[in-house]
Amino acid sequence: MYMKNFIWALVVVVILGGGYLLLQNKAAPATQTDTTTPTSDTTNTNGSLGANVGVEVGINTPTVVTYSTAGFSPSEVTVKKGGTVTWTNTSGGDMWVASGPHPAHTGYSGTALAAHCPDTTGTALDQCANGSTYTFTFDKVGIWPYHNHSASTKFGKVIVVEQ
Ligand SMILES: [Cu+2]
Repeated sequence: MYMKNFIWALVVVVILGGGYLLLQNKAAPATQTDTTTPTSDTTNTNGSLGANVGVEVGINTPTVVTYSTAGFSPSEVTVKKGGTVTWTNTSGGDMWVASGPHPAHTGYSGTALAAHCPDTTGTALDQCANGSTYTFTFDKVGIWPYHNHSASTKFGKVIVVEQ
């Protein structure tokens, strides 16, 4: 009986480990083009665990972009509609995240910097000032280039896909 339990435990570990590795392999291209929900874990005998694992490596997870002296990293992220991206400034310099194109920032909202700042409704993809951190929720599907308004050679891209 003990041996049987041990073997079952081993099987569970192998299944979970294998699923983890599969999802790891899928995670890398997910930021580029893979907008589908991972399905490899749906055959997991533990249905609820499998579903949770899928969410964790999916594009619903909170997305963090770090701004350093080298620029934004990762420079391109994919989120689902309604998803949130947080930028964190570790550069020691100024960070002002803003929708392209510089200097008008009309790309995401259709309004210029002078019209939408301060962005009190959180709808313009414009930090509207320098700051150490900025969080924005994307409600529009599309490809949204952005830049650091205080160092406009530094830029990145957020891709928003349907839920
Ligand atoms: Cu700008």
